[in-house]
Amino acid sequence: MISLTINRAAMRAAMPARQQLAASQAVRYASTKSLKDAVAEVVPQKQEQLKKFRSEHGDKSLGDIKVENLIGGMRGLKVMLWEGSVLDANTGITFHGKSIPDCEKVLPGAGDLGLQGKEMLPESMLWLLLTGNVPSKEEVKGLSEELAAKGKLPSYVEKIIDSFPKTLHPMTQFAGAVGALNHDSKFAQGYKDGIKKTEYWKPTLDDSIDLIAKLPAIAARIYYNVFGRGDGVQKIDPKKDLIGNYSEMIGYGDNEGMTDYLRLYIAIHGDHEGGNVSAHTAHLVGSALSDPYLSYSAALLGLAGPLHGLANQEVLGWALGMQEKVGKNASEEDIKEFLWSTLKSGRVVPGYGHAVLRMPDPRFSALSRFCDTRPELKNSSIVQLVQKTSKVAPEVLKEHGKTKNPYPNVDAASGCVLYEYGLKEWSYYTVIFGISRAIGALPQLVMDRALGLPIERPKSMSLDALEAFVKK
Ligand code: FAM
Repeated sequence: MISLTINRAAMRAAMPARQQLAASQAVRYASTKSLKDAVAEVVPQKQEQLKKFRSEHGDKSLGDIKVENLIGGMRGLKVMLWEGSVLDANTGITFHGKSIPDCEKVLPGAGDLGLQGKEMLPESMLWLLLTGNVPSKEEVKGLSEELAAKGKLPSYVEKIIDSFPKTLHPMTQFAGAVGALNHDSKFAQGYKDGIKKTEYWKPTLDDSIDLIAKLPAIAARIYYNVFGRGDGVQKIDPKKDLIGNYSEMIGYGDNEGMTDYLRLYIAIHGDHEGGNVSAHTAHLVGSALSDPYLSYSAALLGLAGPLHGLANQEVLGWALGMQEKVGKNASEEDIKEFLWSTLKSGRVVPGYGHAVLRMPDPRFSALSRFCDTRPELKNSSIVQLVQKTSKVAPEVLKEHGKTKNPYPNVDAASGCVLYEYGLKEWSYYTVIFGISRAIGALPQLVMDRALGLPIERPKSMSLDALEAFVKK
């Protein structure tokens, strides 16, 4: 930082006036803070905010707990602190108050960093989620460089991944490799060495950045081993962004559309407040002071469930099944019939419904917008079928009368685009979701440590104990 300032001052002295003006503006607007410095600025403010809030409002009620809440998966209970995002049932997700369209406007994207493509970068979203602030493009560039420098896997992890049977689900492989990285955890070492509780967040942040940097290489290695695609070599170009490198490693480096789609997908899947299974798992496991690798490994195993992240693999299989049955130019009537056959067979329609949302998922809308702007996707029969289904399904689901939210969720659209770009191995799709969820779950883990949140330990009750309690 210091040498940069001196160099700029020296350069300015030797510049003509117009150039000096441009340079002074660049200096004024360009911040080159590291992410760690930016988090260090936020932590004391958050600690103070929590302290004040707790002392002023610690005894306020946030609502009643009904027996129905206990039996019904704790829906709607306000029982977690989660800083990165808030999900409103009727307006959707906001990240530190910013909707997806807001983020698309203000977060530095590929073009801002001189890369091919237009979409916002997951690095920008990570910065926003961790600090609550929009980063400058220089800050994002610095973060991309840091991630590239830390992206290579230790050879023992490569060996672990290579030893997995090809028939083991990619998500199980992913969680296994992520858990194994705890071998080198700075948090686990620091804890062993007796660092102070107030310092916990620092090695938690180091581990989190290290893990986010390595996720693409793990995911690419799994892709190569299981499906023989990509080249299996960890070619990480320090000039590329996190997803530019990932795309290269899985064999799509020359495909601008796919690379840009992956950026958007990974940026908007990052955080969806704290109560969803993967985010909540990372927080719960982390509350036992398990390090970020262990906590996120557990989160990935939750993401691998068909009602959560695995839904994107399910949607594609289901949509292709529909296409086989109804043909490429299916009418609305054909689609309705197929939807009814799914429902009548007692299955859920994958990609529809949500535990919190009561509207079409804004993430679905963002992915649909992407499809509309890419000529290569506009004519895709599977993309068209998925989009047509999103218009017909809500009416069918309303008539069916069970789901509280008959609208598409993010998974309704995500897989068909990957498929159209040639990534046809659906059992891999949730791995891409898994790269993304880390940029939401790990920042909260840093905040959990910064705020000194305790081990999570809700009260459970047996049915007999509940019956006795309500009769009292
Ligand atoms: N198709 C058919 N029935 C559905 C349905 C769907 N898409 N979504 C919900 N229902 C049923 C649900 O099974 C339940 O039936 P029972 O009373 O017989 O158990 C009833 O409607 C009420 O459920 P709900 O309160 O509306 O939803 P939940 O909060 O219990 O569950 C989901 C939410 C997401 C698990 C559920 O909507 C679902 O299974 N959707 C399909 C799978 C899916 O797309 N998951 C991905 C969710 C995504 F956002 C993510 O996490 N990645």
